[in-house]
Amino acid sequence: MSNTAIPKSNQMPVGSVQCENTSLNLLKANDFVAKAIRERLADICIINICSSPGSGKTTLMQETGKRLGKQLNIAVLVGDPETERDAVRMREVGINALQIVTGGMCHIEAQMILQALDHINLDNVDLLFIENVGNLVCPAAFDLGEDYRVTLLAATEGDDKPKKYARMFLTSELMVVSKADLLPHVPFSVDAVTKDAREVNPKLEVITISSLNGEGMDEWCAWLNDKVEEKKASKIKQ
Ligand SMILES: Nc1nc2c(ncn2[C@@H]2O[C@H](COP(=O)(O)OP(=O)(O)O)[C@@H](O)[C@H]2O)c(=O)[nH]1
Ligand SMILES: [Mg+2]
Repeated sequence: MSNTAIPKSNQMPVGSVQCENTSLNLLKANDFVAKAIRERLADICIINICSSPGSGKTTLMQETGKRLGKQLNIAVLVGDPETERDAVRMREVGINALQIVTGGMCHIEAQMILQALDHINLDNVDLLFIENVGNLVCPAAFDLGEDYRVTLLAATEGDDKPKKYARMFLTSELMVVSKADLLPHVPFSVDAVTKDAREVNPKLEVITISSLNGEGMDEWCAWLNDKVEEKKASKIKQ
């Protein structure tokens, strides 16, 4: 779970000097709002989906909705700098989706989620996805009250990204290597990217997926089901 002792806004890649950074401290306000979201949505498993633009987040949400929509009550909050297009795409496959238009901002902040909660019905929702703005940098610092952070890295993006954008992978619980159907056509090593990512974050889980041909979708859906069950079990224990 993401409730680690160090808030995500302050986690640094391995080898970084752990110093007080004044701009990072401004993120403490965001952490307070994230805590309020966690308390308010204590029954719902919340997953923050991050990646560069175009890595396949919306397509994966669509395919997930098609596969799990009958078993789980799924909702999506999706952030983009402009347009409602992604929310429309998800509604087209029957997913309860609300667009957060950030007005040019390069990430979603916790206060945007809190405001959006007044405009979406989350009664009986088991699983809430937050599709973050496409960006491997800024979203890493903003806790949105999620239980898990999942970062997609498409086979077309190059396997050198986990070390370059270390904080994104450090603060994620799962890395999804997406567009696996393209692996035979591009110079991308799943082994190399996994090794690099685990040097940044030894606990990082990895699943290789293609939304196009279905590879890895069973493993992804099983991972999600486990997390929803764990969330429900943790609530019963309290
Ligand atoms: N080959 C391939 N293309 C994909 C896959 N998933 C998504 N795409 C394509 O990648 C582009 C961007 O996908 P989208 O889901 O909008 O990415 P997002 O910006 O991360 O939400 C679209 O043209 C998709 O059709 C995949 O698994 N394989
Ligand atoms: Mg999208």
